[in-house]
Amino acid sequence: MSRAQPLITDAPHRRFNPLTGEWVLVSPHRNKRPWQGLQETPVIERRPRHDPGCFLCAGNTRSSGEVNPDYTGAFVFDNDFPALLSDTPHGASGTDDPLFRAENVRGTARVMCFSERHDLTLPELSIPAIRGVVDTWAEQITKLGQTWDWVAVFENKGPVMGCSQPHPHGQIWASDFIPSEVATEDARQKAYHAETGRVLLVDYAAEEARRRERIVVENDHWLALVPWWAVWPFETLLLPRRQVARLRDLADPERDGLADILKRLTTAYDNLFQTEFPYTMGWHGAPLQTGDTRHWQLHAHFYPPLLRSASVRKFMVGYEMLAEAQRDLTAETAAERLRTLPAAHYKGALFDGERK
Ligand code: H2U
Ligand code: ZN
Repeated sequence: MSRAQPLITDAPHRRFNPLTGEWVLVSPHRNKRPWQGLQETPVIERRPRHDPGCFLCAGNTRSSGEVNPDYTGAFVFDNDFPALLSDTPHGASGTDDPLFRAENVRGTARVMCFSERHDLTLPELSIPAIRGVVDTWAEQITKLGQTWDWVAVFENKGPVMGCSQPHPHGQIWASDFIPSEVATEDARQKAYHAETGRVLLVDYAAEEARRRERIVVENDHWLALVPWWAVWPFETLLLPRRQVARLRDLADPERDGLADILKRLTTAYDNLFQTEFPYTMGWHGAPLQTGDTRHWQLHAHFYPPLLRSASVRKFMVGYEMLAEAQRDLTAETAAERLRTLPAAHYKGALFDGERK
């Protein structure tokens, strides 16, 4: 097949992800097959502003017996069940056998409540409150980055994504190693920079800003788009317009812009199926103990599982587990659906302003 031919995007094709080096099979023609799934009416879950039974609410006792302070805004505490420990002995489980490699690792884990409000998820917070979340993310990366090589800042949202607490929160895991996903992105951005002298995701964002068909929301400082190589149906990539190596390097107006675009993007997600849209999101920036950040562009990935409704999700099974990722809905169609939704959050009308 000649690669010079224009791509027929309604025929089966593969797309390449330059950040990971992986391909995704796209089968747009399958969208025409009949669908006899559920048509659901939105379920509105009303949570109280403060829940006495919540481990994360202000003033409550956590499962460890620790008592949360009467916080307002973002609040960070050490995870009572951390996946990484800061005092693991080094070298204890080392083995020379290349088929049985292992290494001891150290790290720490924290939980970050986004707000004292038990009932408000990210899109429902005010822009100043979201700005507080952005500043806390940046502050945590700065503090933990003094000790650790990598700080993972992420949110698992919704029970379908394994989120164990209804109180809006994210997690922070710091480690003395660079995890695999980040190491791959680091290597691929480095190779692109060595080859072209330019930054992969800065070039990519400029081209997407010109083409426009995959943009979901944008402002002066940020672009949110369904990437060309998206795997999840409504996956998005959030990118600054200028080169920024790390979240902590964002200037004041860029942080305000980030709060604005986070609210708009997550509102679009919620409005799509009139549900608190589940996802895993997280930040990728330059690793922290390195001086050479020239090849890096900060970005956030949003990986939502939903496909057709609040309860019909995509499964990564069969061909995906055994061959490669596959999707039916094109990135362009997904972007258009998200882009054309009303700007106001669907709950605003349903609650008729009573939730202030
Ligand atoms: P997830 O919802 O993404 O599972 O994150 C919640 C985290 O909160 C989880 O890692 C921690 C869990 O260990 N947690 C505490 O540290 N203390 C508690 O009292 C409840 C949950
Ligand atoms: Zn709570």
